[in-house]
Amino acid sequence: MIVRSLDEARKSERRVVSKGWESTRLLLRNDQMGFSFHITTIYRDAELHMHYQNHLEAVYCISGSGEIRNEADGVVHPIRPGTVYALDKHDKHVLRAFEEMQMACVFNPPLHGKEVHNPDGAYELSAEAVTA
Ligand code: 9YT
Repeated sequence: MIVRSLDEARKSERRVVSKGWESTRLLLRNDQMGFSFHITTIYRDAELHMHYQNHLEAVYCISGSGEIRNEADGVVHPIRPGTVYALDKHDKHVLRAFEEMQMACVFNPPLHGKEVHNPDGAYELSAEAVTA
C-alpha cells in the first residue's frame, strides 16, 4: 500500500512549477499503478495551450473557475468545481483560469515525475524520474 500526504509531497521534488501552473505529482510511474495522479494549481489568468499527443489525461476541477476550448471544433466549455474533462482523443486544447483553479489530474501512461510541456504543449514519453 502507498500512503502519501499532499502537504509532504509539496515540500519534495514531486512539486513541479512551470509557467502558469504548478503540479504536485502524488503517484508516478515508479508506483506501478498504470497511471499517475496529480494535484495541479492553475494560476489566475493563465492561458495554457496543451496537446498531450503521448498521453491521455482526465482532469477534475476541485475549486476555482475557468474554461477549456477544444481546438478541433472551437467549442468552449466552462470549468467550475465538479466539472471533469477527459482528453480521450489527445485533444488539442486551451485552458484558461479566471481565478486560481485546483485540479485533480490522471495521466495514462503515467508520468515519470519531472515533465514540463514541450513547444507543442505535450510531455515527452521519457523524462527524469522522481524517486523520493
Ligand atoms: C490541467 C493540466 O493539464 N495542467 C498542466 C499540468 C498537468 N496537469 C500536470 O503535469 O500535472
